Amino acid sequence: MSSLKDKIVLVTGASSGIGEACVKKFSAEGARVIMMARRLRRLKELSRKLKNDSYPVEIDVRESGAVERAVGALPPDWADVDVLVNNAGLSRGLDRFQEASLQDWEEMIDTNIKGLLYISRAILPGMVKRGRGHVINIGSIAGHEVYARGNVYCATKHAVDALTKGMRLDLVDTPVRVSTVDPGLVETEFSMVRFRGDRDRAKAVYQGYKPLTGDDIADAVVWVASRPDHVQIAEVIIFPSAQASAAVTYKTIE
Ligand code: NDP
Ligand code: 8X3
Repeated sequence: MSSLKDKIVLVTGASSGIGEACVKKFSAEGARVIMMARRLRRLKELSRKLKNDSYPVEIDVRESGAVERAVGALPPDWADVDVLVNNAGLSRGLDRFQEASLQDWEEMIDTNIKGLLYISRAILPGMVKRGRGHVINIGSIAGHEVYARGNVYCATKHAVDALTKGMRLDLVDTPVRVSTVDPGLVETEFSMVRFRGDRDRAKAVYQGYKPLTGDDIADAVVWVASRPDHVQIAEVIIFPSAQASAAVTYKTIE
């Protein structure tokens, strides 16, 4: 295991779910964590719970200029990011293609694809210059398979898969590593966001089996980040035990 102590780790989407769990686990390993999300109050609350130094940044990853400015404005002792966890993302709706909302599509494309591009483009030149760094993208099983009504969300996660592979190819002659961690069903705020606060519908997604937690995914992200420098984990796909594919989950109740 390669130590994460005093490494600078930037986690996007740090205010909830998988991102929040990653912040806690990296911090527990001794890393100094930059936390990005729109809900600054949550980031500050999280920051107070950590033993290690952390740096909350209020940012909407869809704003390319704001992302560039925020990365450029990191204080010198926070600027040399060692690990970037591209986690900010969301789904909106679960509708047939011909009925879905253009606004939902744009929000998913702007966040899941463009947001990841903006942050990565801002951070990667520094990693290359310093001769060290690791980008870990949070993809999804939806980046490997398409499920009914998942149309554009699945397309954005297929894009994340393609971008992970593209980054790895373009960085092959540098020491910078690129990995993706691709979960199946994880109980977070994801379904509340997808179903716009419909608690019953969101809860039903995780009933009848034991879903993954943010901690389960954060364990894998920390493991990926702590391999020795010559080891580059390309891809990790994680399901709950009851899940066999994007569309097949064994539930004891429906
Ligand atoms: P949550 O809804 O719990 O967390 C999403 C995070 O993304 C929040 O911190 C949110 O912060 C942030 N975020 C969303 N939009 C923006 C934005 N425009 N700018 C900055 N931050 C943003 O969901 P998860 O933890 O489940 O999702 C994290 C990632 O994991 C996503 O990429 C998702 O696609 C992926 N994933 C999730 C799975 C699941 O089953 N839950 C399975 C596979 C992948 P804020 O609102 O404060 O900005
Ligand atoms: C999230 C997993 O199957 O709900 O990416 O789309 S799924």
